[in-house]
Amino acid sequence: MSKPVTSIKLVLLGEAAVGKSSIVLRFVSDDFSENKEPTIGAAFLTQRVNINDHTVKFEIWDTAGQERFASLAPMYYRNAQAALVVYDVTKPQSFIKARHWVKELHEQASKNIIIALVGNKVDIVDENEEERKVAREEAEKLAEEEGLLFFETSAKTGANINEVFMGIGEKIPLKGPEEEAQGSGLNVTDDQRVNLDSPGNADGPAGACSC
Ligand SMILES: Nc1nc2c(ncn2[C@@H]2O[C@H](COP(=O)(O)OP(=O)(O)OP(=O)(O)O)[C@@H](O)[C@H]2O)c(=O)[nH]1
Ligand SMILES: [Mg+2]
Repeated sequence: MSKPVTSIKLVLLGEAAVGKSSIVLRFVSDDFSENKEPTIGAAFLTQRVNINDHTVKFEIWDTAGQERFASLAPMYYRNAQAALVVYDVTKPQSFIKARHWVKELHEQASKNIIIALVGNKVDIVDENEEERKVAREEAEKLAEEEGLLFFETSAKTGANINEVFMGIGEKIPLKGPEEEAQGSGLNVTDDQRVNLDSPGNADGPAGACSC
């Protein structure tokens, strides 16, 4: 018998160039690019992982951090069950932005959304501690106050990347076999997912669909 599949809609938010797309690339393809192009609008990717006896299918919306795309974000987080709020441990401004995202998610996103605060580019700090501009303790404090998961990661080395997604997967209630048999409409096949990199599709972000 095949394992039950639980789909998790997950959105990445954070200032431009903090490494959102790089985190997704590491998680989905175990790859890294030194010269990643800025995301335009958003990108959609999926990845399946096994957690205990379940298959979890992450449906990932990787949003663009550039300010000109800021108004699109609610379309992507409105429907999400999980969010990664990413900052760059060498850029204090990106942590301020992360605080804003956490506040906005708590005010506007689904009440049960699971949020992970992710301090990326920790490889730079491992090379030279003077590059650290956001103290781990400060981020831990925010995570504790706001009820967030917290990780420091490097998309470059892969450090802690899988742990972020496994941490999210372990917090989401997984479906039992009965629910799976009934189907929820959430589980579509990968074939139906081709070229869904814009919000104009039926299973995309809420508000993007006229159906
Ligand atoms: N040293 C280091 N560089 C990283 C890491 N993650 C990403 N980068 C680099 O940071 C730059 C920006 O990475 P992206 O993944 O495009 O950042 P983004 O958050 O998706 O940016 P936008 O799409 O514009 O919002 C790229 O040059 C990456 O190679 C990391 O963990 N360590
Ligand atoms: Mg990007």
